[in-house]
Amino acid sequence: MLTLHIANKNYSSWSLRPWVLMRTLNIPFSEQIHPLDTGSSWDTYRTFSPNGRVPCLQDGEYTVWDSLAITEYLAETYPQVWPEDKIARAWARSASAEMHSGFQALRNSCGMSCGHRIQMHEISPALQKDIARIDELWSEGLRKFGGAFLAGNAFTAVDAFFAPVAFRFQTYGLPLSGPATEYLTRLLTIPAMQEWYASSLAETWREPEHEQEILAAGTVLADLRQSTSN
Ligand SMILES: N[C@@H](CCC(=O)N[C@@H](CS)C(=O)NCC(=O)O)C(=O)O
Repeated sequence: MLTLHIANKNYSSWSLRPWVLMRTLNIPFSEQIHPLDTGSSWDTYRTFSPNGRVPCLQDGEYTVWDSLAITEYLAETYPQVWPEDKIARAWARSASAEMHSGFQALRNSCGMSCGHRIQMHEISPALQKDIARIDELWSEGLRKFGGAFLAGNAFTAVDAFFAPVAFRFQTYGLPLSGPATEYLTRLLTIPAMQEWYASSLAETWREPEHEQEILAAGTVLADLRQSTSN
């Protein structure tokens, strides 16, 4: 049985990628949540993850870390992780790699917090550029492969790589064009995303650094998470 080590569902964008992929493709696994803890996550995470980060996948005696490596490891057993068509697969890998190594402004200005709704103080030119590129990529995938998902009719790894972006767009109310908005709604409402979202709202852990970062981005319109005093 595979074990996926992840952090808080409210904040952990990297953890969401393999989780939503495995859930949606019905790949059996058990999850272990290790809440982020300012200053000491690394020590805890190092007990199971070589780089002291999550997500980290354990398959018996094997350990695979980093969301991209986990995705490729899963693809060796479950080819449906990537699109069947060679061109769609190349596009999906390119878009996933671009997400994995880019979009710094979006990551920095719009920290993931599934339960928050924020009116941003400003959308910087760098953030605007990232939003425009995501809009372009999503629109291109939907048009080119003609499906409900980015690289065709099936949910594949490229959709999982953009799943955290979907929560960021929802939290910060970022603007997108028509087809990209429809895709955003579709992605947010698949069962695995709804399951993750419900669990994130039920969490009562609060990590001060993430909370501060989110509050600094704008005005809080709503915090839909369960109260910590319950
Ligand atoms: N590139 C890595 C990034 C993993 C990462 O940064 N994970 C964060 C949680 S979302 C983490 O483990 N942080 C622990 C810490 O900063 O101490 C991946 O794709 O898995």
